[in-house]
Amino acid sequence: MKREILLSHDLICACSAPAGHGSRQIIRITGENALDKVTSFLKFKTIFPQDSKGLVVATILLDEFRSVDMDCYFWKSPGSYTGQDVVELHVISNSWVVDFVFSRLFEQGFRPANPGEFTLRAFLNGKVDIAQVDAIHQVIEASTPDSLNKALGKLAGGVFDPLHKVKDDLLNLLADVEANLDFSTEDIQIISSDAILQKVGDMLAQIILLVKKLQSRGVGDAKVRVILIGPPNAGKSSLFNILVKGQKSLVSPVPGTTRDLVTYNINWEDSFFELIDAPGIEEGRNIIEKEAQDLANKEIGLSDIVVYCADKDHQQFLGFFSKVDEKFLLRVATKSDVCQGPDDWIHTSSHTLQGIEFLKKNIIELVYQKNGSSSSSGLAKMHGYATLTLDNLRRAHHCVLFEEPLELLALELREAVENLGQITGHVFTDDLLDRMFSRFCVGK
Ligand SMILES: Nc1nc2c(ncn2[C@@H]2O[C@H](COP(=O)(O)OP(=O)(O)OP(=O)(O)O)[C@@H](O)[C@H]2O)c(=O)[nH]1
Ligand SMILES: [Mg+2]
Repeated sequence: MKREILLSHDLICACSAPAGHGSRQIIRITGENALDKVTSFLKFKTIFPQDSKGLVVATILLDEFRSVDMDCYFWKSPGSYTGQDVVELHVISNSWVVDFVFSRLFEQGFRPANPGEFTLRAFLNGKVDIAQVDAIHQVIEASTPDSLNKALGKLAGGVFDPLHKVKDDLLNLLADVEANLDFSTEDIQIISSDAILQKVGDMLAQIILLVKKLQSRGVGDAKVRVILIGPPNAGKSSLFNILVKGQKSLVSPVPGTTRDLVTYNINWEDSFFELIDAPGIEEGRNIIEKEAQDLANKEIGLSDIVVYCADKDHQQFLGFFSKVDEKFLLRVATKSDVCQGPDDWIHTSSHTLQGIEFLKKNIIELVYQKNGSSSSSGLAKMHGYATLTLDNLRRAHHCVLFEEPLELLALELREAVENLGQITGHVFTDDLLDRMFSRFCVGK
């Protein structure tokens, strides 16, 4: 059964120490204005400091004659673990007293917290990132001094800091590359190609590690494959280039220009997919063309969404797709600036850009359908952005190695900063979080 986690600011409470015969129980509380709610049923024996955090001694009346003292630690929003008011009531570990405190809390609108819900709130309020959440779990679970030390080290930045460091390094490198660009006419070099190569290589290694780490946690490459296919010269590569916003695939008036598959990872509206430009379909005339055809056929079988492009004889190769699910087949009549296509097809022109946005919308809708939701899950998103960052860094590496224009390098680095920023500073909210946080105990 799916456990429900409320992502709102409602009031939650839980025992933070295991129940038993210890001398003290800790009741942990958080939520919007949680402190006000708690103070409404406690009497304070010491003065409430005006600080954002502190300790006061409080008393709760059990009945007309009896009362119990407790220590009340508080952290006001936003300077707390969860980002909301947090209060810890340290009370004698007597089940009747503890139940009594809970009953007063429930009267005030508190509800019992789900496992990991405190940490979930910390995460959602930007207090910890996914890497830290994992480290917190390991700290809680650590059973030996060694594993505890390791987990604490990780929490202190073993995983999270390197990513921030990569982002910092990226920004510094970008600044140097842009300075090189600014001074290029004066022949002044702020950073050498060797140094750039070294730095990009180091960053690549870090991001590869992150991707591997995610994969080892079962966050696979769930991206949807979208293939552009159709007769030769139909304008597939031109369309591909428009969709990936760049000249990535070779375009020419000669049929049979594309011989290999050209792929590009894309993120549109938080949906990740791989766009593939394939060679044109025709009977193989020589061995190389035959191989290209075989490759394309294999790729069609492996693809989730087929975008069939034709500029004339529109129905000619449609029978080719006996194995394609009609639901995931988009028919595109290309070159609409000069060609007439069937009315019920999507009409596009890579020259006038007519129909491009409409095609994108249709692709996104099918990607959503394939994924079964309107956006990727939190960890899949992290994986998606890590993959995009990796692509940027690989292309940056290629730019330096093959002495491509500095502007191209700067472009890739800029995109890498943006994509990485989605991991280090982004809030992920979906039900995969639920799975992740349910590994925690209640009260953590
Ligand atoms: N008028 C017009 N010409 C286009 C359009 N799209 C592509 N072309 C031209 O059509 C020719 C073939 O374009 P490509 O994008 O290489 O076609 P392709 O389907 O990838 O071709 P192959 O890789 O050989 O199968 C080129 O000369 C393009 O300039 C368009 O929307 N309008
Ligand atoms: Mg092509």
